[in-house]
Amino acid sequence: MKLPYDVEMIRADFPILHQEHSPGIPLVFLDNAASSQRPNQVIDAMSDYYRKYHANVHRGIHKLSEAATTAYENARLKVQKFIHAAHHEEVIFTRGTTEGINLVAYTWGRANLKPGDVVVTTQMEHHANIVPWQILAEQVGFTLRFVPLLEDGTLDMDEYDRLLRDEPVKMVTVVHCSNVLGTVNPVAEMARKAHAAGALILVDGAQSVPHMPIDVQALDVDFFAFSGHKMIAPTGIGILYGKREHLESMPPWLGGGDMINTVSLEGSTWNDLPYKFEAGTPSIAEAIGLGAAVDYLTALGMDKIHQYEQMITTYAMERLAEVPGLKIYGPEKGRGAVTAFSFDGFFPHDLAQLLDNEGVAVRSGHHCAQPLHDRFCIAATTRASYYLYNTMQEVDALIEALLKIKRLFG
Ligand code: 7TS
Repeated sequence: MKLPYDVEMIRADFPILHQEHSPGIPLVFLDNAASSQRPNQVIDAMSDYYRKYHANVHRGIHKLSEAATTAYENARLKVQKFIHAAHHEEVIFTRGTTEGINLVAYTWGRANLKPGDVVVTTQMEHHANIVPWQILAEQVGFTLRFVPLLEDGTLDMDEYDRLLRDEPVKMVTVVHCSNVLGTVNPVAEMARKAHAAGALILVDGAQSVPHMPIDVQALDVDFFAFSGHKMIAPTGIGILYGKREHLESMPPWLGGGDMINTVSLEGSTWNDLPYKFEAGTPSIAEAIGLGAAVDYLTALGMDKIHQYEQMITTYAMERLAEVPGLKIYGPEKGRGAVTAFSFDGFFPHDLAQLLDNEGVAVRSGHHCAQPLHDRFCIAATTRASYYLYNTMQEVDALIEALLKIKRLFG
């Protein structure tokens, strides 16, 4: 099998991967959908900033502040290019996907939604794309509708079409790639249909941006949120992309320093984009780290990363199918790099514990997607999720561990 890149060269950049779980047992990290690991290039970029040019941004005219501001704004330009946004003002630094979605709900939502309106989301969302809308619906009185899932873990697109046709939909908010099923939703088609019905669309890109090339203009989405920590960047940093026309007309969310133009005791005026939505001292080191992560991913090539992950996920699906009593959820083909499963005779938490004893890190639980698990009448699953540095041998280690656990405890 010819691989798109030399994975051992990639692994050499990630110091955390070169440790043993316990004496004689290598660490196999398959919990990347929860958070990925960092290469030296990202760690060094942050450490350089702290060692050589830490100062606040957009404030001082002294040398260190200017250097910090330049690095912070360069990170924004790198992200703009990475997701192919038309303007750098459309790239807002947030703390992550959760904050990006909340920002849209509390600013665009509060200003534009009224009783009788409908917001459409789906049954496969992460709680981060359900709960903010539920809180707002309670306050405003609009109705939240959910596109149901078919048995194979894809969206019921007939029902999506019906909702757009029959109901006064103002916003569609949908996950790009499911963190449990791996389903990749047809967001370009969904955006086209939403716009034709007079609605906007927000896409939760937490599980897509790290794994595939993204072009927000080609997708023609209005908002797009993602997190740094799932794409080899630091925690505490993420991006909300929004079309300039929407961001300009939206009221600010958090008030404070940097987001204002003028302040008097009588009232305040707002700063230009993107600063209108970046109140207070931002996560400077984390933004610089995100810029370094974007450099790393770009140099390797998102198309190659996607191709590699497709190979490893296909291999994992084939090998998991060999394990008796194991059931994988989600579509067979065209999925992201996650495999959530149940295993006859084992509670997911027990299984994750037993796998950890073998050095294999996976996640168990509802993965912040309880309605999705309700849909399939299960409380929890065990999930192995893969990233650019995982190897076919690590998939083999997962399978061997599963077979051993079944032999010993099944
Ligand atoms: N949306 C999706 C699809 C996610 O997978 C996650 C995190 C979020 C939103 C929230 O991202 P955050 O960075 O703001 O926390 N998903 C998971 C997971 O699957 N396991 O742990 C976190």
